[in-house]
Amino acid sequence: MSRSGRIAIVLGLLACAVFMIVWVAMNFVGSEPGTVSYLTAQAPGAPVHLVMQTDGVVGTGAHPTWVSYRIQTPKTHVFVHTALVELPANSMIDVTIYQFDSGSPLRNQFFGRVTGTIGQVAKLNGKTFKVLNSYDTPNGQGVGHTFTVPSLNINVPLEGNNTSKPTFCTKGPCSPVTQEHTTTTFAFRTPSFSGNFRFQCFIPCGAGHYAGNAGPMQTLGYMGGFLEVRA
Ligand SMILES: [Cu+2]
Repeated sequence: MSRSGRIAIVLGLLACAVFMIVWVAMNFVGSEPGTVSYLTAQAPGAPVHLVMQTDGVVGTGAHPTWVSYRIQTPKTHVFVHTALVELPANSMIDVTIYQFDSGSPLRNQFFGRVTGTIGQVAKLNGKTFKVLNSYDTPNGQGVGHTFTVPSLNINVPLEGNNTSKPTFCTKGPCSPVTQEHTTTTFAFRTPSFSGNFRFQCFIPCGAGHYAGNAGPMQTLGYMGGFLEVRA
């Protein structure tokens, strides 16, 4: 083969390699869930009202049948499929989580205990509690998911719903106006410095996946994400 022929083959292979690297990189970047920002949701220094929901079936995206968190946009009030949220540093965060999934007794009762919130308490449907005994919850449905931020020592259990109710949500986004849910509220203070703080559910709720801990439990944007605190 001529010298120019060999050069052409090498250049061709190089172009293929570059194309594949760019393609993989673009897929990786493109697959990252979006971030909902609460940085300018409230006046500086005012409490931030963060609203989220948990769906047994997320209904959209690459894995529409997976269980997932959704985060509400602060101004347009749309429940976006993501678990990445920007919060201002050194701020009071008033959290509301609408939980639409079913529940069960906890495998680890530790996660029935509220920790790290203001007063070490949360409210379930308006009633203050410190511990949710998953064998004896108000609705009798056990715990569906938890909101847990290990590095901030925050843990809040979220009660489950009765799947036999006609308004049980079978596909997200679920409606807190028309569909069966439990409402859990609590408050916490963000650190005074910037950082990305992982949050996740600690129920092995990835049904059909290895030990319930694979699939949505290990994929960013489903049962776990980040509180992106910005100073
Ligand atoms: Cu979960």
